[in-house]
Formats: sequence, structure tokens, C-alpha cells
Amino acid sequence: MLQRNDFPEDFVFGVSTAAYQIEGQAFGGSGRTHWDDFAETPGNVVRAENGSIACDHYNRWAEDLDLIRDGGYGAYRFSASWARVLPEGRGTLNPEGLDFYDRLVDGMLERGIKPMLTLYHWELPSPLADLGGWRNRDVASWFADYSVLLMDRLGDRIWKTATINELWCVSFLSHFFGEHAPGLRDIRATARSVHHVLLAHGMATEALRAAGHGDIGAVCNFSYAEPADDSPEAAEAAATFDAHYNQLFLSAFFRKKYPDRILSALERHLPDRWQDDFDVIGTPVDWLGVNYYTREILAPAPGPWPANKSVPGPLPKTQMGWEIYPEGLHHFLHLANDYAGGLPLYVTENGMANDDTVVNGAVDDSARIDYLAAHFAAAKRAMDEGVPLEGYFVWSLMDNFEWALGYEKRFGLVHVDFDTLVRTPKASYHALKTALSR
Ligand code: IFM
Repeated sequence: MLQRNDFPEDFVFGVSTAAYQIEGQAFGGSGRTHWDDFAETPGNVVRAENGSIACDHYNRWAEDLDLIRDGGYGAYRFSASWARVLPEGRGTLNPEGLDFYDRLVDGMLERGIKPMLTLYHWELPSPLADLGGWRNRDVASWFADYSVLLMDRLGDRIWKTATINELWCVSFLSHFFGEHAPGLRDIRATARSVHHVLLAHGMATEALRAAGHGDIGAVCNFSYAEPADDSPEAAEAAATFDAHYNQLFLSAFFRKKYPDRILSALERHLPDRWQDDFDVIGTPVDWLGVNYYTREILAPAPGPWPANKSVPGPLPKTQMGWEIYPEGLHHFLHLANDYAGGLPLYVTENGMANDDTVVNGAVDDSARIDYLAAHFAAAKRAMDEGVPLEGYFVWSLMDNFEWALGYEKRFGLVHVDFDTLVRTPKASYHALKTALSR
């Protein structure tokens, strides 16, 4: 594994989490979210699990921040729950919620950890979902208002702010593939959610700047698109996947347009006068976050757009069934740099799920150590080739609620026993601590 000294002096290593996955949505006067509704609906989430208790981070945050400090990390990428701050999504504030994030941020600073805040990591307040959620254009201004309100309280201590985590998941995964809340499978809803989530990002960025807040970034997820064979049909299947998954959001942010392949499929479902929003959508950001885990093998499939399907690949896989493909990280750091034209880049998420168990007080997750070592090396190779990567955040600090897959998939450097909520640092936590210590 590469060591701390192999990276520049000011390179930042951190860990990532998200509010609904760790906090415990039931605590502290938070409002209901569309993930609570989705999880309560049979068949959506493994064992019908939900985030109401999660890792109980709402109450155990100090212990968790100690783990980050003791692991030698310089930064913590966390998210705020919109419904914890504004239980109805707008209107009346929940002072307990704001106080929680205040304590959390102060706790980071007391421990020498830089706070990197994500404003939205997927738990839309249910009252806004009732109004159409991401299908309703007004969501963009609701999100901008919430963002300014939260940052007016925290912004004096926040290191960097990301608007919306993984816009592809907010739109496609949730409105086209139906795997995340609100569980829709509808192309018109997808096109609208794509456009509105981009607009929300742009409006929040502009509103935050106008309110005096800076260092604002966008965070996208990427998955390498590999054709299943040498046929032109497989190449087309991979190109279609690459267009909606990897290129759409970068193109919108940095070229102020949708890729042609997206327009030919979605243009008739976009809201009226969508072209007029691109100056807001493309308002400059200060940095770009890259979330990367795996690749997809694409084959053609009968039926309407996207007319492709993922097929199993030959490489070793994680507990998610995801192929381990570090070359993809190298590829996407270059792609991100091509679009972002020299802006600072961060790997804002990378890591793997593993079927980890505690044996005699220890967790042997050597597969995760190997995974991270290979991905650190891929990132370093891109840096040596000139990519301005300034930091790397491992997903995740601890095992947590893996959305529709519940608590079974374990991504943490720290094991969580979901009966007792006891935290046990895994071998990977100890290995990274040794590798990254100064
Ligand atoms: O757990 C998720 C996270 O919420 C967003 N990015 C991918 C992770 C692993 O699936």
C-alpha cells in the first residue's frame, strides 16, 4: 500500500458517511423522509430495514469523531438531513436539528478534522415528496433556501460544501430503475428529475455564493462502461450507459448542455424551456468530487431506450457483486479533469462492501486493504500524469444502512454490530492508520 509520504504534503485523506445511513432519523425531532416511506413499503428494502436507528450516530457522534481522529484522517465528509433541519422541508425550523450539526462541526474542529458537508444525500422530506419531489421544478428553490439556511448556521466552520450527492442516483436510480426512493420507473419522471436536480444544484450554488459562502463543489458517481464483446451492438450498449451515467452531469455542469445521446432519448420528456436553465446549472463550481466503485459490462437488450443490460463480468467481486476494477478510477480522474479543466478534484467516495464478522474482537478484511491499495495506486498514477487530485475519502467510516440492501452490505472501516451498536475497527482501519500516519 502507498504511504502518506507518497502523496503531496497537503493532500487530504478522509472518510465519508451520509446522514440517513448513520444518524438515526427517529432521533431529535427530525421530519419524515421519502426513504422512510419507501422502506415501509413491502419489497423495497431487504428485510424492510430502514434508517430510523441506523448507527445511532445522532447520540454516538463523539465516539465516531474520535475514531476519525484516531485513524489519522484530516477530513470528514458527512451530510445533513434536510428533514432534520426543516421537518416539513420548508417553513418551521427544528432547532434541535441545527444544534446537532453545530455540535458535530465543532466536534470535528476540536479534533483537528476538516468538515466537508454534503447538503443532500437522498432523504427528501416527505411533505416535499407529496408535492412531486424531484419532478416538481419548485424543488430547486426549496433546496436553495434550505442550503442557505443551513450554511448561515454552519458555514463559518465548514471546509468545503457539496450540493447534491450523485445526481445520477437521485434521478435515474430513483425514477427510472425504481431501486431507490421514490421507487419510480417512469421516463418522464426521470427526465424531469435529471433537469430539476441539476437546477437545484445550480440555484443552491448561486444562492450560497450570494449569501457569502464559498468553496462549493459538485459530486458525481461513475462506473466504467465495458462492452460485453467486440460487436458494434455491444459498443452501442456501453456508449448509451456511459452517456447517462458518466457524461450527462459533467456535460451539464461544464459544457452547459446535454449530450446528444441523452437528448435523442429524453428531450421530449424534459420540462418546457429547459435550455434557458443552463446558465444557472453551469454556474462555476470550485471543485469536483468523483465517487467510484466498479465497472459494468454492457450488452444490447431488446426494447426501448436504453436498450442495454448489465451482464456478469469475469473479475473478482465485492459483497455487492461489483467487479474490482481500479483502472476505472484512473480513467474517471482523467475524464473529470478533461471536463473540469484543472479544477481541484477529490475522490469523495471509494471503498468496498465485504461480509465482515468480528472474531475474537478483530475483523480480518484484508480484501478491503487490497482494494484500497489498488485504488490509491490508480489515483496516484493519475496524479503523476498531471490530474489535480487534492484528496481521497474512503466510503465509509463505518458499516451503515446500504439503502435498498439494508444493513447486510458492510462498507465500513469500522464494524458496527447492529444489535448492540458496538463499533469495532477492522484490520483495514488499522492498516490505513499505519499507512497514512505522518
Ligand atoms: O452507500 C452508498 C452511498 O450512499 C452513495 N455512494 C455509493 C455508496 C455505496 O453503494
